[in-house]
Amino acid sequence: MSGSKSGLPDILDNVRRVTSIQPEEFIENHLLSQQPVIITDTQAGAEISAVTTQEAVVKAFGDVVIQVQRNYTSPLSRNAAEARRQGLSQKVRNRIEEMRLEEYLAHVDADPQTDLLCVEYRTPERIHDALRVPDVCALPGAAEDLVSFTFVANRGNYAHLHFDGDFREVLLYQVFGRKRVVMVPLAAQEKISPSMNFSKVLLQNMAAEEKLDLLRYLGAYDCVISPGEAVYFPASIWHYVEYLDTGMSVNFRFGRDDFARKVVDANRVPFYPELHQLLSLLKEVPETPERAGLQDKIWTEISSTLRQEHTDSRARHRATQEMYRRLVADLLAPGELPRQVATDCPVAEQMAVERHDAPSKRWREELMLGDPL
Ligand SMILES: O=C(O)CCC(=O)C(=O)O
Ligand SMILES: [Fe+2]
Repeated sequence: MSGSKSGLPDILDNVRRVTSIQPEEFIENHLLSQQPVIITDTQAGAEISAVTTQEAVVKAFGDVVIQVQRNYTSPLSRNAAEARRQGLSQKVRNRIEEMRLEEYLAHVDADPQTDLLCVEYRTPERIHDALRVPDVCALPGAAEDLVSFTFVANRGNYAHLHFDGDFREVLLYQVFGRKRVVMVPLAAQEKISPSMNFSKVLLQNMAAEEKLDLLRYLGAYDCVISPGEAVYFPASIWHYVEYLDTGMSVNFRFGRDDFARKVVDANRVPFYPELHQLLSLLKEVPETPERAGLQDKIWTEISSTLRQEHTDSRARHRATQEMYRRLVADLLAPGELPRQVATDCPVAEQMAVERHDAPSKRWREELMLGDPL
């Protein structure tokens, strides 16, 4: 059975909700233990706290320009199996257009099924000025600035199950409309068949009950956020989002510490699941000399492998992937080496090679990544 009396889908509803939270408690109970939380009052007193409907957004920000593109995971839809076999990495080739926010929302009203959406767009100044950066977003060890992105899409649209390559902690604030947010811990990533930072599991095509069963099996977090609420995504956690209404969100991507920044940015292509698993396991090691020793070992290995010459991007990809697998297995999760995606997932390899070879590095600037080694 799908749908409950409130018109919302049945969900696991297993994310803690708090009105506000002190940074120390947030770090202790959520950040270090990588537990999501919903904070309902991060914008008290800020202009945006009164802008919680489509009408109010059009009035306040209607003439702000946003960039829209087709949902770049559309090739994964039921009707596009052929495109899907050609690979997942549509983002690199997507055509991007500019539109005023009010124009986009009028387009959605005229064509409710549109595939166009605004995703990971640097938050325009006018909107940023209406926001208050929540206290929890300023981490004591941050070695860089916070970044903010804006997302706008129509009811029925979605964000395919993925993780973000920058290893930043994220707080996603819901401006208007409701969103279902699902998160899958990195510990379960072998079960969702990663293809670099995209899962090959199509949650968006599943029936409600089937989806719930899978989420239980994965130990996923599953919640709905409403206007005015913000949800914390631990760095690199896998996430999937459903637009239950047409809506808009703004995220705050915290500055990383020196080590995470150095390691992620060193990669020409930072979307290796095992790289993120490594950093997330490391987060759980207390700040001791043992951790400093681990970090030195990791950096020595990474900087030497990433500096090596390779005959082509495929060889570079394989060597990089192999190195991250070994580091996870040797240093942090002794035991079985994860499956070789290179041999069972040509799509992952294709995605990585395409990223390596893409002449445009604009995506690095958009993600605010520094220069690779
Ligand atoms: O809300 C969305 O559409 C996706 C959010 C997301 O992927 C992110 O904040 O990284
Ligand atoms: Fe994301």
